[in-house]
Amino acid sequence: MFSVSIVIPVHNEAGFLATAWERLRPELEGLESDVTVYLVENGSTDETLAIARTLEDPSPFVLSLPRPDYGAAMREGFLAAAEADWIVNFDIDYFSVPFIRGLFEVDADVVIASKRAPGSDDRRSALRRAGTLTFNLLLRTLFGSRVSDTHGIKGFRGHVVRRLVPATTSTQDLFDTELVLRAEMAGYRIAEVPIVVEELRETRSSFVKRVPRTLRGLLQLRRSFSSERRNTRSR
Ligand SMILES: Nc1nc2c(ncn2[C@@H]2O[C@H](COP(=O)(O)OP(=O)(O)OP(=O)(O)O)[C@@H](O)[C@H]2O)c(=O)[nH]1
Ligand SMILES: [Mg+2]
Repeated sequence: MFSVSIVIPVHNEAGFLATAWERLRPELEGLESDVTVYLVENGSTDETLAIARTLEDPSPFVLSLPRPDYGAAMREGFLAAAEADWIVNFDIDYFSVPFIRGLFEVDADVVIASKRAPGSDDRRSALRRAGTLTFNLLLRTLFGSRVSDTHGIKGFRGHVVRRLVPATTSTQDLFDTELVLRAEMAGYRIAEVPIVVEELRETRSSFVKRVPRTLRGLLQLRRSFSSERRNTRSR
């Protein structure tokens, strides 16, 4: 039997967490795997943490960090979950338990539920779909990436997480993109599978704040990768 750890970052989800848990929990019961859920909260100004600690059947591990940062929460969760055979990343409003079942049938080290894969049905707004496409074109141009999506539902074999996550330090939304790019650079086998993309509630992110922050982050990441390559060559 495979062990699977699911990492879900949560921030200011007091109004939604219990409802979402009641949707996710019974679906997990149907999995023939040893499943552990990690809810990683940081910087919430509402009752998210207290509510997370009341959840049960199964009781999730609840981690908490001081400052709001999706990337820092993901990193903490992945490090805590790293001993499992597979580590999967869900959002609290966007998850797929059938994706976990599919993991065991794919011969790969990293499996991405790509919103842009053939057969995917992305039901988000046209603006968000355009954002995903533009972001992916940037990754192809700046990093020579060949994957079609990096942000969303994904699964990594435990050995990939144990090797790559300690060096993955991007904050905010770029953490998972950096992890996928590092997996590509390290030559791991990456498979993409189709997904129906339907969030359980409207987006809460501000596009206007996100775009410049993401662009700055990508340029910084490119510089970091170049300097890592230079350091490796000069050793
Ligand atoms: N720990 C933590 N979790 C966060 C933070 N910001 C967002 N999240 C969580 O990340 C997940 C996605 O957040 P959403 O607010 O739904 O993001 P979105 O507007 O749909 O944008 P996408 O990331 O493109 O899906 C949810 O589970 C949130 O609770 C944060 O600062 N810290
Ligand atoms: Mg969302």
